[in-house]
Amino acid sequence: MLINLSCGVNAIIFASKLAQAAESISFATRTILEQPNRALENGFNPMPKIKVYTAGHCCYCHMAKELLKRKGAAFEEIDLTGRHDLREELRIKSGGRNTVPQIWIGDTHVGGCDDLMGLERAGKLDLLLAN
Ligand SMILES: N[C@@H](CCC(=O)N[C@@H](CS)C(=O)NCC(=O)O)C(=O)O
Repeated sequence: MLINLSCGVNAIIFASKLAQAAESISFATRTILEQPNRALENGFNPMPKIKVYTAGHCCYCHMAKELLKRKGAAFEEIDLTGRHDLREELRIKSGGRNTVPQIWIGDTHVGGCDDLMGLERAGKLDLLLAN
């Protein structure tokens, strides 16, 4: 009885992992089918280009990058350590923000780590990554 119960639980866990994997594969396939130009432009990466401005020893940068990695989103990281020229450029580009990270998904300026996490909590990040 105990063995049967444990087998049943394992089967449920396995089925749920299988469903998750199927969902992420179908998401990628759908995006490639719906946006063939984007897929070609990005070297078959169906997501928009993502830029993350960071600096060394920045825990917010680390958290933001981890979330993007969990989403399977490739991004370009621009490390501003010691780059006062780029910092100033970023400040202007971001409308006066002077903290890192600053994140762009495609043409959309998401903002910092809090903003990225806010999008995720609101269920809007996947949509932005797919556009
Ligand atoms: N609320 C911001 C906080 C970001 C933040 O405070 N970043 C620190 C580094 S961890 C920063 O840029 N401090 C100013 C500086 O390094 O010049 C976010 O979520 O991105």
